[in-house]
Amino acid sequence: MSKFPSTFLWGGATAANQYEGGYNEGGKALTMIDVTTNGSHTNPRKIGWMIPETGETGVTNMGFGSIPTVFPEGAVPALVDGYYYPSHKATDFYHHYKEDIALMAEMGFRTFRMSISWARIYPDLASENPNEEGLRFYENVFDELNKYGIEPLVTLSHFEIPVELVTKYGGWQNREVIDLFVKFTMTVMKRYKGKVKYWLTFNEINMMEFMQSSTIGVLNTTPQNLAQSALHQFLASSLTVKAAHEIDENNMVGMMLAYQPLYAETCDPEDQLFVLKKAQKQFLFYSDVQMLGKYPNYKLKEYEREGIVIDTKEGEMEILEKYPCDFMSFSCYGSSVFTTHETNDGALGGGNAIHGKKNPYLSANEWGWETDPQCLRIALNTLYDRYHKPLFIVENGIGWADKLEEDGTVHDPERIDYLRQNIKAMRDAINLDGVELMGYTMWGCIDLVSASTGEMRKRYGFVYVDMDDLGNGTMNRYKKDSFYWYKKMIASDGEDLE
Ligand code: BGP
Repeated sequence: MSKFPSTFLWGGATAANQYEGGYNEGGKALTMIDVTTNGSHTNPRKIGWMIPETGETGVTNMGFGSIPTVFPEGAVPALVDGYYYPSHKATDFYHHYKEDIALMAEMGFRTFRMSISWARIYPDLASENPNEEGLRFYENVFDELNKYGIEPLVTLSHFEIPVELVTKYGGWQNREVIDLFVKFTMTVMKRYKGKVKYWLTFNEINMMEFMQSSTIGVLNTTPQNLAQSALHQFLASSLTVKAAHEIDENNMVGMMLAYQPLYAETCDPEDQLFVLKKAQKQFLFYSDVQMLGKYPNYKLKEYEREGIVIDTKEGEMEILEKYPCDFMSFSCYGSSVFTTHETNDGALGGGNAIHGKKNPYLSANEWGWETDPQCLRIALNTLYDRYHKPLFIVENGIGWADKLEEDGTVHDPERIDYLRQNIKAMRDAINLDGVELMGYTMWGCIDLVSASTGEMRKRYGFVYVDMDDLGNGTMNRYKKDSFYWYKKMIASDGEDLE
């Protein structure tokens, strides 16, 4: 009862936009993250723009939550001089993939989550010819992984919105984008047939509620164009599932949700109802459609009340119904607390998507993200009871300002402790609750750039990368204490958590 199944897929997770670098190498085109500057949790990242007619340039805050990204009239995303753009080098997987994969193999990884940057495969989105150099790069990576028996887990879209998608098509609110995306997914699935079998469509698909520039590429977002963009991503996901099964019957396609258990602060029934409705709106709507194949009634009623009309074509709802995802993956970093009551103590906690009140029972890191030892068990039970399909935790972890010692060691007891608590909760969900869980990939297994802040100092990895917030450093890799801990834990099939 204290072990995980020996087939359990242990590993780590990354994304091209934060890890790969080589932003203008190998024929790749620019993505929205490539024109997004660094920032911090008190100073928002900024997106560069230019007005082609006048040549005027500037930057605007990257929108988050209810604040959309708003460009001046006529402006298009662009690189503006005088700023630092962390994705350009990121932590340079592009040139370090062999070294990094060897480190993953040394830890005993059975899977590695990474994403393919659309702009590297189709620098010209409408072209019929993919970029061979881009295809070859990922092929080399998959061959290297397969050499060590590490199963690739590939996200098809992880905050890598091509700039062209925004300037030429207006982002995912445009129905034409569905076909462009499916062309891309079919290209890579055909090319990597036999090398990759686990695919994820849209990373944290519900992040479109919070961060539109890099998820749907829609600036000046409104509830109406958000709803339309969601429909288009759902359709693209279903059509990807269809294509995946036709291309190779071994393919399995998962959806990916940013999830966090929501706790009502009081036992006031109004508080209970509040968190239930919030979870439906910001999390479960997205997984209900992709796992159950239809729009839930609560959403249709909400659209009706708010005067939102989604434009659907004949046969589209049938596509959603016919091709739900094979499994559900999600990220979970912690939980959030909400109340409908006015309280004097308005202190906010941090967190991945939703920021609730501080939870007095939990401790937090420098960025306010709280460690909740039970969040994975609660999340796994909730999602398994709802969908009865295999689950995959593809992001979990803790950002910490780790320090490289003179002797090349890095001591990260906080991370080990976080992992110990989270892995134990996951083990209980499997062994005590009977949840079907395919695997676990810890976020940012090799240090990479933070998505929300663009910093390097918010590190998640088992491996330290020598680089600072402004891209200075040797890029050398150093094993942290957690590297050895994770290796030992995997070797014991999750039994040894000491
Ligand atoms: C998720 C994203 C990741 C990752 C992670 C940690 O939302 O899918 O890309 O970055 O959060 O967040 P951050 O990097 O902001 O600490």
